[in-house]
Amino acid sequence: MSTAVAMNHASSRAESTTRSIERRSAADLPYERFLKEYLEPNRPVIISGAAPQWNAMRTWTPEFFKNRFGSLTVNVSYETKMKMSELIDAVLASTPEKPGPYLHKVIIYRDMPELLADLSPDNVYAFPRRYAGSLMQERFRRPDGFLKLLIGGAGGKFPLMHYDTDNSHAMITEIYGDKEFILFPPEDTQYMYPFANSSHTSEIENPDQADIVKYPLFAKATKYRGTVYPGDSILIPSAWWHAARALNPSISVCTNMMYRSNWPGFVNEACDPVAGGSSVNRLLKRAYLNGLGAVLTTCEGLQKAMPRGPLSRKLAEFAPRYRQQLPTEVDYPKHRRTAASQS
Ligand SMILES: O=C(O)CCC(=O)C(=O)O
Repeated sequence: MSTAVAMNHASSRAESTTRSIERRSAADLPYERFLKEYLEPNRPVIISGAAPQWNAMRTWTPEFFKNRFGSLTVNVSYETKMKMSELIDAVLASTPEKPGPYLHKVIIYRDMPELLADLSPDNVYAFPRRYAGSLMQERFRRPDGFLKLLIGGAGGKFPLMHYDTDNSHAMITEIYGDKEFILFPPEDTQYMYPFANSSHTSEIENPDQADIVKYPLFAKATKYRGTVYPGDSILIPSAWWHAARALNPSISVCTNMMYRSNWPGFVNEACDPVAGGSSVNRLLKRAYLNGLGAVLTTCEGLQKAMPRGPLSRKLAEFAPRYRQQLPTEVDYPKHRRTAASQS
């Protein structure tokens, strides 16, 4: 490449402002402060030592998945199914120059329920969890926030830069290896070039290599960067754009959360014309969800006022605010292995 061409090439890459994602230690971050300082103001944070109680922290390695689930066929992505043993080999062979597959379609309770015991008791910061409430409409109910398994090797990445559906928060806990996250705040959506038919996903696949000629506004976006190491959890607040890339063989789990602070955005999304339904149905749905939000806020307020005792536990059935208040660990719907099969 000539010098002039090389310079043009370099200047066509976006140079946006970069900040570090804040880091806290679970030892110094009581849950109520987490709610006040991060979840409610919708600010991202990386918390070290958030789930030391998990057996997964001591036992999950690439070899563990290969030895124990090697013959299981899993949905790696929308397009690809693989045997776990092949997946792990490809993950270990992955390099930044030739990235291997990135597993992101395994919902643990549905596809690999054997793993749940290794993730219990829950991450204390993966609450409040309105998704688990018995008053949530069936379509939105996610008893454990749809706990998802993510496995990739060096250079492997979640396929798209996006923000999560339902205006939900995500808590991703790194169990093995290291992974880098790049986030952009909701107010920068105007610079993110969402697909015309999918407002949650950006045309820009890799924020570190965005083409500034094609995507000039992207240079105005503020980038928040952070790396998670084993034992770290990252809060990706609602409507924050994010891209994730493994730096070496990486295993993590992701769950979604819903609270009063992200509820109005959830209602707007659920009642958007894009979600379908007649305008009358959408009006009724909005009225129901707004009313439900008020009821759940009351349930949460009472749990905060009286964190222990039978009333609090009863109210947690509608909107668990604390980990210890889930009636049982998690009330999973009846399931069969649908997306994965043991051969
Ligand atoms: O791969 C990751 O850690 C990101 C996961 C994610 O963004 C998602 O599951 O929606």
